[in-house]
Amino acid sequence: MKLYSFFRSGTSHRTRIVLNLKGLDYEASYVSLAKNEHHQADFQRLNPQGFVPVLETEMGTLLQSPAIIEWLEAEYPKPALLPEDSLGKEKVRAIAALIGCDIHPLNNKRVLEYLRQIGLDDAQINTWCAKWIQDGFSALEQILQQDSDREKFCYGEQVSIADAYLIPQVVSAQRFKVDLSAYPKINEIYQHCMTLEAFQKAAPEQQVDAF
Ligand SMILES: N[C@@H](CCC(=O)N[C@@H](CS)C(=O)NCC(=O)O)C(=O)O
Repeated sequence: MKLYSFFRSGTSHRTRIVLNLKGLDYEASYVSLAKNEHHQADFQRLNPQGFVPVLETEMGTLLQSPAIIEWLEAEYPKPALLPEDSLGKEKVRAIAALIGCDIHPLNNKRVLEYLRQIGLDDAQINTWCAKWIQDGFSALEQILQQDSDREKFCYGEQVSIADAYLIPQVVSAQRFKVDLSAYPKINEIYQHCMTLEAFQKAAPEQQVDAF
């Protein structure tokens, strides 16, 4: 498998975490968003949306991290990253959607570039990013606090897809100087996940293209 990714991309980061948790080897191909390589024709042919990640597999070219992650779960079921019961699956996917649909897209590169184009300066753009992370994390913190069995991970005692979404979003929050002490449960889960090799190896600073 070949993963097209960028070290700082949260969607690439969550995909790397899942690949590592499943113990899958993959070749990395680096697409620099900083150098706008995602706008080049070769990459656009691979993904007309011009987004990383893209996963090339023997079965074809896979787009969209949520779909890639669900594909990995279906093709490589062990270790399971979704609970067995339908309610558990819903809870894990709800956390993934909260992060993947309601926080991350608002802070994407193209959105920030557009904000700059219409006149916002760096400080205003950072305020924008922090605002959507804080809104999402405030709700997520309450959700995580509601169940006492959410101790080390986002759901139950097992690492799940939800943790693969959460950890890159915490890294992004740190980048935008969001005060994480306001979210003790999120912080606790982050600290715990980062003791695991799969998460350590997936970290942006560990990638060959990191600068
Ligand atoms: N929904 C897509 C979003 C992918 C995405 O937003 N990728 C970002 C990096 S995290 C990207 O390539 N951004 C390029 C841009 O905004 O110009 C997914 O989850 O795969």
